[in-house]
Amino acid sequence: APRRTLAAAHHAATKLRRKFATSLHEPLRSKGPIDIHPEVQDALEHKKAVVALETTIVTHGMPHPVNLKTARSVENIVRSTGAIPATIGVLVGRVKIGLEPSELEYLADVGKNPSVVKVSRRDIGPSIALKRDGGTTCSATLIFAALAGIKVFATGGLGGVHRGGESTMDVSADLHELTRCPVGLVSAGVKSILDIGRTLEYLETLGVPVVSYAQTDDFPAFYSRKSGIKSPWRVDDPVTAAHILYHQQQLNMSNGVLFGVPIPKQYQATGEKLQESVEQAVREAEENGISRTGKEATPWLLKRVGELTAGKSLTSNVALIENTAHVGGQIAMAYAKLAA
Ligand code: PSU
Ligand code: MN
Repeated sequence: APRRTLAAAHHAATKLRRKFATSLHEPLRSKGPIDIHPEVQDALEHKKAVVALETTIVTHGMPHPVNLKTARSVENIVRSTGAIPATIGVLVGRVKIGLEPSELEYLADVGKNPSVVKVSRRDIGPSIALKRDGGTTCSATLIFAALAGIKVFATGGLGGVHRGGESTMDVSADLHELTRCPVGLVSAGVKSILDIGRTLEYLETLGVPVVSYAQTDDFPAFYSRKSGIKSPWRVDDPVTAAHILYHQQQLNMSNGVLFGVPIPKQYQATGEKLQESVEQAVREAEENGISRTGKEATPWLLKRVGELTAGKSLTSNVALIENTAHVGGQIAMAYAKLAA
């Protein structure tokens, strides 16, 4: 009898897995408004390592031409780890998973295309229906990565609870998305334009694991390796990081994991200096009422910090993204081995 039960359970689990896999790829099969780059498609079919990359950072996070240069370099860094990069964006109302070099150039040239949309979850349907171009935020990138079956996503900074968020209710949609997408998001933490303590509280409420990656217990604060707040968890190598994702997957859990990878040590001193400009930008945003203007708040603050630091913040920004891309590639490679 126990044998029969086991066989029945195994059968039920297999059926469930098939159903899950089918539903996951249904929109792709039924020719929805989504194109997976052949190289990415091939990697996914052969269960090779793939790392998703976002494009709001390209369209709204960095000035031209550094945005394009960084997007390319980040793709190359992912390749150097053995993984395949999948830069995700919206082009003329189609979701692209993996961009051709010319498509990346087009998205990056915001000067020629100033109406390019910052696409969060709420903007996906409308921007597709209206055939717009868009850079996907962490939230939209998580959605498309999960849809395609990509397990790791590398970026610079996640959105979070804005300062004063307890009254403005400006809480990034990125946080909720981590409850719905079984993807490991590798970032350098959240910028101190945000309320880092409340952001971590919120993630705790949502049940999203926050894991500091290597050399520190602190949750990193983007330009700085330290936020003064400890992450609930810490791992020091890609294999253990991949195990977290793998076991959540085995348990059919819907949520992802936030990995916080601190900016490389040589940028720490600069990071501490940049903090003053961050504080000034936040003060100005409050004075100008920017914090009440929805999706504009984050791009405005990023741009202002760039101006105030005469580009120093940009150098750090590039360095920390290149670093998360490297770690993301390593975690994706480790995950591919586990799932093989
Ligand atoms: N933080 C940065 N640079 C960025 C972003 C955040 O340091 O470019 C982008 C990311 O794409 C993130 C989005 O998902 O901003 C969050 O925007 P909002 O706070 O409006 O949710
Ligand atoms: Mn917001």
